[in-house]
This record gives sequence, C-alpha cells and structure tokens, in this order.
Amino acid sequence: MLLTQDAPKNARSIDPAFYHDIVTGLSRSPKATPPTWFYDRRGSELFEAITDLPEYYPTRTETALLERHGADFAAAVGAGRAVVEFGAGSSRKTPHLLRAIAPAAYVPIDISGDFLHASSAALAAAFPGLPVLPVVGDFNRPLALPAAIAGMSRLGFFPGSTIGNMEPDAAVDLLRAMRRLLGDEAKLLIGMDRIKDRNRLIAAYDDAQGVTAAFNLNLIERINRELEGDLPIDGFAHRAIWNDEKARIEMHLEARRPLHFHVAGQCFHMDSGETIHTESSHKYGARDQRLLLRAGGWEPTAEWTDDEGLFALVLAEA
Ligand code: AVI
Repeated sequence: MLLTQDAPKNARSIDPAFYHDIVTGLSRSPKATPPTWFYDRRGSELFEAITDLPEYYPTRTETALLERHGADFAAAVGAGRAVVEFGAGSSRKTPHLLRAIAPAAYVPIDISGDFLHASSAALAAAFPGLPVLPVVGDFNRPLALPAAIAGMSRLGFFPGSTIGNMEPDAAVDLLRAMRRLLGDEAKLLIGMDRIKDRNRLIAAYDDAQGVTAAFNLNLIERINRELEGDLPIDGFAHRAIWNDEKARIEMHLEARRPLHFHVAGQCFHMDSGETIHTESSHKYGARDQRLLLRAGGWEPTAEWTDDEGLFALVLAEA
C-alpha cells in the first residue's frame, strides 16, 4: 500500500528520486521499477562483466561493426562534425568512430559526472588535439550543448541499443529531443539490437555464470542499503522472459515464497511467484527500427549489420 511517495523527512541520506521510483514501483500492480537504478558502482561493474560474457553478443557485435566499417562512416558522414555521444564514451567503442571520421569536437553527455570525467580524460589522452567537451546532465531532459560547437554540424552517437531499454513512447520522445538538440544538419548513428531466436535472447539475459542474475539481484541489495530496506535476497529469483507480443526481453525478480518487507518504513507484500519487472530490452526488426526512427524525426539512410544479423548500426539524418 502506498502511503506517500515523498522520502521520509528524517531520512537525510535517502535519494528522493530513488525512493520515489522504488516506492511507486513496488506499490503498482504489477510491480515494476525503472532500470536506471541498476547502475550503482557494483551494478556498473556487473554490467561491464555482462558485456564480456559469451552469451551477451550485443557489445562485441557492435564493437566489431564500428571497427570494420570506419571507411563507410567517413564516406557517409564526412569529417569536421561535432560528435555528440549520448552516454559517457566507452574506451572500446568510441575510439573506432573518432578515428574513422576525424571530428572537430567530441561532446559526451552523461548523468554520472565521475564516470564521464574519467572516460573523457582517457579519450582526450588518446586523441590529442581533439576538443573533448563533456556535459554532465540527463539527456532525457532539456540541456544545452557547449558554445564551442555552435555552428558545427553534429553527429549524434547512441550505441549499445540503450534505446531498447525505453518504452516505445519514451524512445520516440528521446529521438525527437535528440533531433531538436542536434539541429537541422545533424546525423545520428544508433545501435539497435535485432529480434532473433528466443533461446539466444534468453541466454544473453540469463547467462550460465549467473552474472546477469547478480546484476538484477543487486537492485535488492541497493534498496536495502540505500532505502532502509529489509528485502530478503534469498527470497528473490532472477527471471528473463521473452515477451513476443512486445518484442522484448523482460527481466523480473520473482518472489520464491510469500514475502513481507519494508522500504523506508513502508510495508510491502508479494505472493509466491509474483514478480517485480525490473527491465525491458526491446529488440527490433529491420522495418521496426526504421519506423521508430521516422517516428522520432530521423530518416534512416544506411545500416550495417553482422553476418548473422544479430545487431544493427543505423545511420539516419534529420
Ligand atoms: C544497457 N542495456 C542496453 C543492456 C541491455 O542489453 O538491455 C542492459 C542489460 N540488462 C541485462 N543485461 C544487459
């Protein structure tokens, strides 16, 4: 039962946004929490470990596409643009793009200042002479680009199929916001994960070593630590489900038995088998990805996929 969605007044160390999202999400039926809260320090480390798993194909497939098609990007995009990356640049992916297209400036945008400044410093060292202009901010909200790139045409870069973690309406809103932010001459290079064999998809989100299970269960530990929770870790099991109608992998935390627990003094109950839906990862057919981009104000002009058609990098123009 939801009593209040404001953090308790006496709990000074509680992040009100985290409190609001978790208490609201646990009060809903069915229970669902936003995936952004996976990424505390431990969650970010576990996600890094996921990207190296044999079952998790997206990172290595997209990285190989970036490595292989540099000349194509250069021909399609041209030199001298400002690259605006939505998310802190990854040392694995971003250098391939920057090397290929010789941009005039690089602007990574990320909500986590520490992480952003560390990755920006590494990229600045690797590309001496390239102005690296990090922006700390939430790219789901209106923000301003650095004055230094005024007048430069832009290439938005949104790798990782991060768009897939958004509900379709929110994904369209974000694409439109990117279009407004980047301007009329802009292009966008976006990674989008493809629909494929369901067993392959489920394995990628329920790996044999249990790293994805630990990533999902880490949310319980974070709630306990940061929101005065007493959720029993052993009361939850990780589940990865393919939802064919919505073309998405869903991650859930399933109650192994009837559970009673508290979050910052509020009581919650779960029946045995009831779940908390913690993440959706949408997958796209070739047509779906084009429709999504068009709905967001972008016209797809080129795409690159691997031989198995697991993952696509799509170039679109404003
Ligand atoms: C960050 N995001 C694109 C990942 C995905 O594949 O949806 C998050 C993830 N969740 C479980 N494994 C990886």
